[in-house]
Amino acid sequence: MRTQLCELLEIEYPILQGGMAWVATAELAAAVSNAGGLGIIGAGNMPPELLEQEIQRAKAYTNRPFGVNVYYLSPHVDGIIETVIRAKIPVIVTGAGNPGKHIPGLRAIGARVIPVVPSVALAKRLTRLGVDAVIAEGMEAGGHIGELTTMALVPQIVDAVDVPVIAAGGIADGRGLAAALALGAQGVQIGTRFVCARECTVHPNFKNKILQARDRDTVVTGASTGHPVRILKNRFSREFKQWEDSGLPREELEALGIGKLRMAAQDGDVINGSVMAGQIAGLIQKEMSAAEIIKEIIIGAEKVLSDLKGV
Ligand code: TUI
Repeated sequence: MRTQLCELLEIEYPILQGGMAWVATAELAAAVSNAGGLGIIGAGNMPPELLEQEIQRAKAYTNRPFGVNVYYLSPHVDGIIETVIRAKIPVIVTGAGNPGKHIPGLRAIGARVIPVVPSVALAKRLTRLGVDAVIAEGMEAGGHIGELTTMALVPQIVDAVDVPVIAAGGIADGRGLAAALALGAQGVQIGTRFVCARECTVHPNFKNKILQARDRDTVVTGASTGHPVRILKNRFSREFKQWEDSGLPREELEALGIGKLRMAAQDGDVINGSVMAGQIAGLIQKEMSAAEIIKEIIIGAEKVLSDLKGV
């Protein structure tokens, strides 16, 4: 199951792990890279010094390449970019904004720059600025999302750009990987399933909330603020919806969201915190090691693709 993306990123399997803030720590990233995928540390809102420590810890756990996800709504973006350049991180995934101004500096050290793009227009604009691949992430994904579904977004971006496309949003098993390849993607980025990896250091309550989720258990909050975020339904999601419906100003709504992901992911308060997860959460049944997850996905996709040959 090798695609050109594997050569570009020097990985065995075309599977990237989502760089989830507060969730994708050195342990998870190293485990995914050791298993032949691309592990990614989620920088989120970390100050640069903390990311530096996380990178050093990951380097202690793996000799394989791993990436860093840079969150463009963070107040520390410029310092984070300086840190990944100094550490010579080979793959930089960007999310929640336009990384245009940092592309030349990252490419100068030979890093592969891979933005998450929610639209064809942004994919085209960033491709012209020299990105190496794009991640087409549909609104089935957890966390901060765009408007289009993976099914509609991926083939439109595949037709619009001449760099490899990675599909994300709603993918958690071999069927999802095979479907992404059928849409023209060269690989997948998987978040929610890796939250439930044994090596993931997120609070056990957060994992269990995903393992117990059913198909209709996610909801999108924050659309009225311009930053829609998909989370699992709980007391926080219900309260946030009420605050939104009551017409609370955007700044107040945003203030009420601050610290809630950390509350769930680190402190384990999955009642009052924000449990970000994708719509595929209902498919995920048990905690497994990163290596078991990747093996199951690859074997599953190979079976789908070989069964289809008979159609
Ligand atoms: O970034 C994500 N997902 C995330 S980030 C995150 S951290 C967070 N913490 C607390 C509250 C809210 C978020 C949780 N989940 N996915 C990648 C992604 N990027 N999805 C959508 C986009 C995106 C949106 C607009 C990328 C570019 C963009 O460009 C706008 C522009 O500037 O043109």
